[in-house]
Amino acid sequence: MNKLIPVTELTLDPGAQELLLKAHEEDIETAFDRAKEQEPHCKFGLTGVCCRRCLQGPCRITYNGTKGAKRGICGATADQIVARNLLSLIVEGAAPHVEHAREALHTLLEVAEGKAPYEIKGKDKLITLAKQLGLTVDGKEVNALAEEVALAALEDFQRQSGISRWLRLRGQEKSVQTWSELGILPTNAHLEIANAINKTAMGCESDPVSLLLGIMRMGLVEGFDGLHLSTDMQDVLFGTPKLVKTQYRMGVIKEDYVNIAVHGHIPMVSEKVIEWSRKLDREAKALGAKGINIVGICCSANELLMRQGVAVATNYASQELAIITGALEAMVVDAQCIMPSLAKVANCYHTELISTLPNIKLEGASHVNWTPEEADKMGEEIVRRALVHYPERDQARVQIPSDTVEAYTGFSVEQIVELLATLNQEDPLLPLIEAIAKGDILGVVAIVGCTNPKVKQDWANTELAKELMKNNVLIVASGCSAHSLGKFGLLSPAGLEFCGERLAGVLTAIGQANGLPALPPALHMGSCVDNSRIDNLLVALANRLGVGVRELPVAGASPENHSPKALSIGTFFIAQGVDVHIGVNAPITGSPLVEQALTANKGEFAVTTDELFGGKLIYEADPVVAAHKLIDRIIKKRKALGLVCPEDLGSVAK
Ligand code: NFS
Ligand code: SF4
Repeated sequence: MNKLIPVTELTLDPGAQELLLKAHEEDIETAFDRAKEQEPHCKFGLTGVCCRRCLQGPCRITYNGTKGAKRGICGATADQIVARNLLSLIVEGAAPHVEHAREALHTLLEVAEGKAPYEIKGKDKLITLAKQLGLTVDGKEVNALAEEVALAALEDFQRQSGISRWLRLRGQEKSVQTWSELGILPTNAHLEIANAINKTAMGCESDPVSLLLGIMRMGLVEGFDGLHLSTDMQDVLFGTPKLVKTQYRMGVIKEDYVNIAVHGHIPMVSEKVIEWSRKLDREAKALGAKGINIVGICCSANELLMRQGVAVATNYASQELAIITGALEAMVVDAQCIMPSLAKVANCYHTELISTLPNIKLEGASHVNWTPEEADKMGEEIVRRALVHYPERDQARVQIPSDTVEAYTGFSVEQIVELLATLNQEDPLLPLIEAIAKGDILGVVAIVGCTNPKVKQDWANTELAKELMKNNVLIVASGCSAHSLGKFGLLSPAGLEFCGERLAGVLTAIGQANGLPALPPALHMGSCVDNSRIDNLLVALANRLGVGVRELPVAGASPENHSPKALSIGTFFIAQGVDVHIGVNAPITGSPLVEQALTANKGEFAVTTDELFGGKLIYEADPVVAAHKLIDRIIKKRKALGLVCPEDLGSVAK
């Protein structure tokens, strides 16, 4: 265990710092310790030139042969190996979201058929969606309509030719045109995943340009049959988020309550846990507790906070630390971003780690099975187990960092439009567009994605946000990055102190028209699959302006990215023509062709995503420098649209 590095260098979160010290005292190892053990990382792996695709290898090569060979045993070059590895990484990002979407639509189908115990809460969304899909709505029962919608979605897992239905539903026409000309329109999510794996197999595709187009196609699979489909199905099942107040930081775990943490991504699991925690609250009181307290971690947190205002304990990198409070009776997990180490940490306490998905089991955890039909049984069983563990808690080992921070969340596009409608009922997007045109809002940047123990937790996410806000850039946020912003007050009107004057003015005006002191400077739009909401916002703005998404003065950023999902989501946005910043580099620098194609940095390779799609990848570890790189690109796009620029306004904060 590495006790030499001060905890203040590992995480910005004071609660996480306190718990890291407790972990050291109790000799419990965490990801922060293990991250240091891995340094320095292998350069072949970091730059993408290690190939393990067959048993002749592994082959480790370099582009010009300066370190080791120039080609693998089969003759594969650095460009080929890097492109193949990147495609397989993007598949690993997209596949969990596609599976997430399939689980949500399968649940909706079972509910519609009366086989699963969920209520369809998003009836408005269901009707809107059905109309958008061209279905007949009038005279149909909710369940019959839900069945038709779910079956329409299921087509994207079955069709053998044609174009993904959800892409046709959600894609902007101008972008669809570009993708069609490039021949990258996906057909069926499962088919595309299988094709991509086939392409990367040993002895299959070796043309790096074709592999790169395969990467962009997988970005579209991620975007439409991963993100959009998940959000749409979940909004039908659980309702579209509305503005809600919540709390952040470890202090949301409460000493005198039975505490259950929900962690992972799938709201079909976490929604049932919260439902049963309400039903069984009295039993907790009978045990001497004040009740049952549900707290969230990672994107399960996002799903519950957006729709139910559930408080958030922490984000990815410090998930183990929530258990180290000694006050969790259970941690319920489903899929994605769950550290295998959790079982070992839970074992040091009375905490029961419970896995739920039939296909995802964890070594050392107990399992309570979730299927749509068994959802109630699962919810009750999990909460009852937590109740049993409450008397087992060792009060002497409980240490909960005390502070919490207030946050406003629930900014679905529908909610944003409703807030704007108080300024202009007829044309709600107009006030936003005028603010952008006048330069009161310089542009919009989506801060999304993860935390990563390679980066001081929450630091890059918050620094980037603050630098952008200072320069009048409106932030929309999702995933664990949104949690970083939430922990540090940037999801609250109090965050206005970080904004440039012009942006603060706009946020105050919209907020006050809606009975709030101001809107927060970062609008939390949901989980990582809810990056679809950010896409919807961009498409709505672009359509209202009559331009392509690629022309908008907007960008995306994932300053502390760790997951391949951040890369597949980033690919989706690049395909829309949105620049995407990452703070931890992707394994692409071993191939000049791949690196130049994605980053559009100068080089001999003519074709770049910037030229084809209008967006590029920007790697920059320093968040303040990154903010200015994004601002420069935003200004370039503003100029192309003929909008005023900061120099005309005389108010650039540098
Ligand atoms: Ni997104 Fe959400 Fe968090 Fe990163 Fe993981 S939980 S799906 S991948 S770490 S943001
Ligand atoms: Fe080596 Fe080629 Fe096999 Fe990769 S596919 S491990 S480069 S021989």
